[in-house]
Amino acid sequence: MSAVVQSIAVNAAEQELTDGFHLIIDALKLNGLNTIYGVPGIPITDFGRMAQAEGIRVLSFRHEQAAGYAASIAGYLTKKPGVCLTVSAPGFLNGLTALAHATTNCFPMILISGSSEREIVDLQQGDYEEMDQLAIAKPLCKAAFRVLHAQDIGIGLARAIRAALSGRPGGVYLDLPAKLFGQVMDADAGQKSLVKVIDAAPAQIPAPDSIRRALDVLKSAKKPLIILGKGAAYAQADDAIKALVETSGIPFLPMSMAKGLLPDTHPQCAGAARSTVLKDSDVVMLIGARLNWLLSHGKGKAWGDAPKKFIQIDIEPKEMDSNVEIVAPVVGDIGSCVTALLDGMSKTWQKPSADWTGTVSKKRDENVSKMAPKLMNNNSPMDYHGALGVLRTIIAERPDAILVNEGANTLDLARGIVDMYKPRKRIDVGTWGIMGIGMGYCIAAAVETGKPVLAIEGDSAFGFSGMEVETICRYNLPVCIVVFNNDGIYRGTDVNPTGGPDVAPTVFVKGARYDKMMEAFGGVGVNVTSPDELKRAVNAAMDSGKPTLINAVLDPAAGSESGRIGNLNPQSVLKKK
Ligand code: ADP
Ligand code: TPW
Ligand code: MG
Repeated sequence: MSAVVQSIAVNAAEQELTDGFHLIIDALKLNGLNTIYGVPGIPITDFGRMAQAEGIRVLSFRHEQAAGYAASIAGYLTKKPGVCLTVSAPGFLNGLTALAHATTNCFPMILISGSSEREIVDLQQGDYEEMDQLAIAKPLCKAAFRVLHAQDIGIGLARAIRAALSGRPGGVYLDLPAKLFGQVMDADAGQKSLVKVIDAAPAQIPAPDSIRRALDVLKSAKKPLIILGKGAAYAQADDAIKALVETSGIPFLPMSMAKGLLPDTHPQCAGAARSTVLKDSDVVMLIGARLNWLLSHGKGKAWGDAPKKFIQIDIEPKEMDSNVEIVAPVVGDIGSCVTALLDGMSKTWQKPSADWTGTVSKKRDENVSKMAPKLMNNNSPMDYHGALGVLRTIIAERPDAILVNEGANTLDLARGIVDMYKPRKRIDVGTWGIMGIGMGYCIAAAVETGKPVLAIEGDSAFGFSGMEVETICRYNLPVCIVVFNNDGIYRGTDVNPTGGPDVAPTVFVKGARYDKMMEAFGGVGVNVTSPDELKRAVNAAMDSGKPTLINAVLDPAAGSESGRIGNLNPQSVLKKK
């Protein structure tokens, strides 16, 4: 022990001192933030050790981006901010993508990063990992704070928690310069400086007028539709939402991560009649879903020619009229808004006509029957439908499992094919369609919920976070990863038209064995070439709970460019003659 530390230790015994390290840990614990996702290094290595010693679960990753994605989805799943801890400059930047992702997706998260010394950074004198992190984080998150004095740690964390959780949730940056950790202060004063945040996401009761207006519009509808988004899933108002949907009798369309809020097999679910309901509906009530690109901005071909009226329930007032006119904005938290709507529906509420609901269910049943035979094929090598048919049955048999999904074809087809039965069981690429969330999401889902996790991963998508299979093995998490290996991005069949030495930019090593990556760290690796083999391997993995990676060999020609969103690809007019 160095002389300085010794003298502090002696002092601590006499005067009861605390320091920045302990105050941050105490502040986190006081607010129920008991898990940290991160990567150690200067200046936070000891902090991680001490946090672990004080009972916080500290999960150490191989890359900060994966740790950040884990924290972001922990926030979504628990309604508490997920905490990611990074080192200065490069570690911070690696975590920042995830912080921006959390903000974009409305997930509460706090990125806590150590940083270099202010005096040196501000004079740009070239400190170790020098960077003005606060300034860089600011435009990419909901709020950003720096704590310079130990006595401000309690307030700093309280501000971060409130900013992450209140109103529209999002990412918050908390900058902790290296010097802060070692700052010493009186233990008693330190304890008193901590803040337990009370009611961080207060109910936001909608104005009664807005509820009446929404109900009037809804009553006027001949062909109403409810769209549920991931905000509705996040809100954890599951019973109220179910009651509203069922009492109203209105068909509902779940956005990707809202699947399972009500089962996809519910008689009112219009998931398999998506284009029909978007085109033909006359009144659309959005609950926790934005009219962004995922809903074609509420206009254009996808929405047909029939005039539409939109009702929107959202906690963020500025969301209203963002893309098209919202005739009935309902601003408030989803639980309060949905309950108020339910209360306002009289006993004489008229459900939509059988004409409309019948059209929707007929279309849905037709589409489901059209798909059914494709899902039963046992082709080898597999196509997407054969492989997903099997995984669909497995999720039906294991509805508590959490499904993680990323890729292009692997994403779009799994979203359409794999039915979900319970809320917040499907987590995926989200608002940005981001690749790389996979392993971080698997880890956080297993850690936060204790449930088994099944990841359906494109081979490209998996590669973005693939090294985290070591993390999964290290913590022995019940995660089964299925890599849909079609030798590339969208397809493995592209060729370099010049015949030059490099292969096309979209293809990978042919016949790669991702299963060996899992074996390298003591997990189970399986190579499968048919749906039957896939079924056996996944069931074995889910039964055993052992970390497993299944390399599912897919026909390299089976996919299409950009999955279902090829239309967003800019095309050169010069390309095709
Ligand atoms: P999706 O991608 O599923 O369509 P979005 O992420 O676009 O969903 O939209 C989610 C919306 O939900 C955001 O506009 C956000 O403000 C809103 N939201 C999140 N939590 C709540 C809540 N508790 N109450 C009301 N609205 C919420
Ligand atoms: C952070 C662009 C979208 S989808 C995809 C990429 C690279 C991979 C598709 O191939 P995969 O799936 O996963 O093998 P499949 O079944 O079609 O073969 N970088 C980021 N995000 C995105 N979205 C991209 C690149 C992209
Ligand atoms: Mg692929």
